[in-house]
Amino acid sequence: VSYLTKNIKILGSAVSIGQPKKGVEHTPAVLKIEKIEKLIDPVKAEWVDIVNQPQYKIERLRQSPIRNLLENAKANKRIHDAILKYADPNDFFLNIGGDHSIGSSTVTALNRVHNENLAVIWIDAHGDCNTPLTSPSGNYHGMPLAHALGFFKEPVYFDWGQTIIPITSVAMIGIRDLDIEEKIIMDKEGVLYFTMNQVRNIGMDKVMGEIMHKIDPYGEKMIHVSLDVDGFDPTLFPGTGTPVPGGLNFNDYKIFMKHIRSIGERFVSLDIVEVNLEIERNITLMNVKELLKHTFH
Ligand code: NNH
Ligand code: MN
Ligand code: MN
Ligand code: MN
Repeated sequence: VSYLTKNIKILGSAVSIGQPKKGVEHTPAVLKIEKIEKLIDPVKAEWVDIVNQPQYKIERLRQSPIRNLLENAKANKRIHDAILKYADPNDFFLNIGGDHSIGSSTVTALNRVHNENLAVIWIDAHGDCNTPLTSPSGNYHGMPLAHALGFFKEPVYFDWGQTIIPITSVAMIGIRDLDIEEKIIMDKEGVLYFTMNQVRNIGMDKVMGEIMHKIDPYGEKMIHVSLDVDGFDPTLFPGTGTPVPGGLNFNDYKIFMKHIRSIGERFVSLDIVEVNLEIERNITLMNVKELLKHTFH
């Protein structure tokens, strides 16, 4: 059975607080006006809600190890609660960001929805594995995976901080910009990641073969994809806050989706994050639609 037979619930997260650039919080509203639900599936796809972030003033001087710590915690709690409210294990759940700071709550909430049986594929140029102590920027969007994996040692837990995703259930693709200490953590903890060089050397087909074998050896996990559009090449998604040259293309994504399609109804959810249409609109919006077509058709 295919995931395409399911109802598709779309949640927007109007969040830009995980990083300093404005604009990314408007993406859910724009994609709603663009009626992406019709493009995904004219009958089975619908928006359930758009979660707004709390009032904030971006901390120019870092006052806590995470910039705007309390506001980030609040935004993430809202998203976590909204997913628990709207997500049904029989539906497909699509999260539209927002910056990637929402990723810690989407994966932990969806892990709950699916009885702690979720495996995660994180597509990104970056590692998103900084802790508050290693982060060079203090921007929480560089930390959500570390948080969800339980790497934070300091007491800056959000409300869902009790649940973590086991490291054996996570793999990353597209990596090409790791911070020095972040890479040390990832290697020490044993995060499974494939850099862009590895994708080019062995090909996406082999990368995905290895990933599925490692994160879902018995073919029984529910699969969530957290897709930071900066994992793609910036020529395809110029509208993103931290572009890094040399990323994935749509041919890679087609091969990726071939593997995802083969797991059928166990593909349960997707985040699309870091789309900033105020940085660039035409190409980026066109390719968001292209991405949705490759994913849902
Ligand atoms: N690693 C950097 C940081 O922690 C950049 C993170 N930026 C991202 N992550 N877009 O996906 O600040
Ligand atoms: Mn604006
Ligand atoms: Mn990211
Ligand atoms: Mn990124």
